[in-house]
Amino acid sequence: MMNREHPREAAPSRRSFLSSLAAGPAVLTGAALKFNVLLIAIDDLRPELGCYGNKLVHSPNMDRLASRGVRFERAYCQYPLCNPSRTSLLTGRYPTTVRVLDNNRYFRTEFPDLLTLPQLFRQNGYVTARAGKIYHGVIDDAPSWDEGGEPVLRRRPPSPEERARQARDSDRWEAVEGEGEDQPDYRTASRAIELLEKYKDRPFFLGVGFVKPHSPLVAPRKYFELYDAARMPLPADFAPRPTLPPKVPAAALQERNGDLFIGRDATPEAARQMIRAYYACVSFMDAQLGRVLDKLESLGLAERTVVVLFSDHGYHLGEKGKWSKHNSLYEVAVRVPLLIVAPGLARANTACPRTVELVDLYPTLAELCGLKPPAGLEGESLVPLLRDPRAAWNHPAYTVTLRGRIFGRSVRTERYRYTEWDPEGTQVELYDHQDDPGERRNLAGEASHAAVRRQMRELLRKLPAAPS
Ligand SMILES: [Ca+2]
Repeated sequence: MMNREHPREAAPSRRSFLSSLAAGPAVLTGAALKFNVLLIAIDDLRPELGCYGNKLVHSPNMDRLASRGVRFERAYCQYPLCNPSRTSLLTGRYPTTVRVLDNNRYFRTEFPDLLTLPQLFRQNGYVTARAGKIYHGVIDDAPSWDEGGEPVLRRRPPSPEERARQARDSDRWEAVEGEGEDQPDYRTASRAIELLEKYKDRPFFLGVGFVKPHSPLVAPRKYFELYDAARMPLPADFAPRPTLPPKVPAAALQERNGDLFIGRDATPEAARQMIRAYYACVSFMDAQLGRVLDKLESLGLAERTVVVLFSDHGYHLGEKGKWSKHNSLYEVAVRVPLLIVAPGLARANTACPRTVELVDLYPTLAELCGLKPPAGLEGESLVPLLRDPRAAWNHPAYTVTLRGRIFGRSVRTERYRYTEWDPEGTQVELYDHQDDPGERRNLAGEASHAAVRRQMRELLRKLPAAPS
């Protein structure tokens, strides 16, 4: 396997962030020097941005961030859904360990004493604050924050009539007038700017969570006008409805269209409109991020603030006929953008090809800021990769999903993706990303790949077991 080419370093260098700075030109003085953290969470964003090589998408502010730090080319979520993914990141445990596998469960119900990532900073003298969506929806975690964000809108669930109307509704996107001042992401950026001004003189951990491009795809018209629907590319395996590739277990794909085309077929024309709306939302969200980054710079905080930007999972934009992320373990649903700016440490404008996980962010941020992490974290600090993005690395990326009684588990190395849909390992997918980045040829049944399949199955067994 590819990762064999990069055996783990015998004695990885673990100099602290501050000691590495001491020799560099970016030395900051002061006995109480601490680096701030700006953690930017994005909702349902695929890594299709200018800085990730997508020439169509207008994302100048995420590109600006990428130019200051390390862009991870193979970063993966641990679950393709908001709450399990975010809970895993914020607790530093796999979803199977923290036993959060849906959008309803709150981790403290079962593990009341877990120390979350923001809570670790709070215990170490940082002020911790949140704007927008960091945890999921109505689930927030009071012990994590000194100060919450704007009030979370507690929407009631849709009635059966509303659900029926949504299913018929062809308008899962909308272009609104103006700058979008009444949209959640605009308000989140405004709130983040307030919090930066308020806490600029203290060490802070600020979480800023944007909710676009999560559906419904609403953005100001000027962002739609950046894109021509007719020029939006459809994926090579586009289909009007979820369509299993050949020789793939049925569990790999839900039968019903969801989210952007709920229960109905997507025509190529409607699909192009929807992709345009998704990109418009990316650009709108990017503009809001820009307001926050401008404030960080104008306050003189950029050189002493670690910035991490990630999305909680990916998204299908028509690949395999699917328009959501639910229960998908395909690359498009689980690969995420991940940018890390660590002034004085992370190399500017570099790409890291190693397989990394969102669960790695907890130990990474703890090490960058010189905090002792709690026992039990399951990720790996990415600091060695910030110093040298091509450093040796021997950690694959895991993602799981639970639908009813079907528990899917997937492991990704730099070359292969391997997924099992049953404990016996008979319903299996294996893809070689070297020549099949779209995951269209399942090699699990090929005699030529029997050895790779066995090796990948061994790697998958290292993932903590499924919840009983
Ligand atoms: Ca999400």
